[in-house]
Amino acid sequence: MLAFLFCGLLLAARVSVTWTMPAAEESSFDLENTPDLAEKISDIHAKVLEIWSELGRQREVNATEMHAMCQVQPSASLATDQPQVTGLVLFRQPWPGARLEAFFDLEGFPAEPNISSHAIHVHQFGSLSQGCESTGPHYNPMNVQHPQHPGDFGNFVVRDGRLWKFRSGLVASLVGPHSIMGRAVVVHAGEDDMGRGGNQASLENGNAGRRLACCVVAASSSAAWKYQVLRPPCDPHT
Ligand SMILES: [Cu+2]
Ligand SMILES: [Zn+2]
Repeated sequence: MLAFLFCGLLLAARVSVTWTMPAAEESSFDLENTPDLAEKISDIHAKVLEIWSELGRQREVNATEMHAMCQVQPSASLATDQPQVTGLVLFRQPWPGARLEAFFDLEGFPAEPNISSHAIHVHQFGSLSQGCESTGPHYNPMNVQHPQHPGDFGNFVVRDGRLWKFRSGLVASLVGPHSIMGRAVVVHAGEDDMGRGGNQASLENGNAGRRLACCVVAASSSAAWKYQVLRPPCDPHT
């Protein structure tokens, strides 16, 4: 039923695109110069999301929670004298449409200074072929500015080279049209300016600096999540 619904909407989008396609000789076009087309795509997008969230509400009662895991590794394109950050990011979503919860458990940051702040985001591609560089820009399905992207997790405090944090209320999703499954989590060398940096890069990526480490989000069982929940909080020696 759901598959049919999405197929229908996708078909509608394709038909809509066909009607407004420029002539063959103008085979390349961008959405900024075709506001009608952009608006139609945006409308269809909004409808798909509306239907998805309504279905999520209906399934809320009987839904089983979803889990995902991301095994963070240092970027293959990083110089060997750079910090080698490793660890886990775990996700839990109680039902489709619910806000996401996440555990971030990372180590290998420089121990000096004692406290630093690092940005973590979801980037578009789950490809690590060129290290974290091949994960592309921030995942931005709604074509909005940073920090309104679904995977803009913000800044994380690192103490003595270690990051351990639970976050809830995240807008990213493990299911649906804008699922982050198969996309990349990227850990940065610097702090996210949250779009207040006064330049274009700030509105695209928060000027968070070098990509230290990354991973691809994959579906998982609940075992790792349960283990984290039972651990004593923030003990760097366990
Ligand atoms: Cu990033
Ligand atoms: Zn962003």
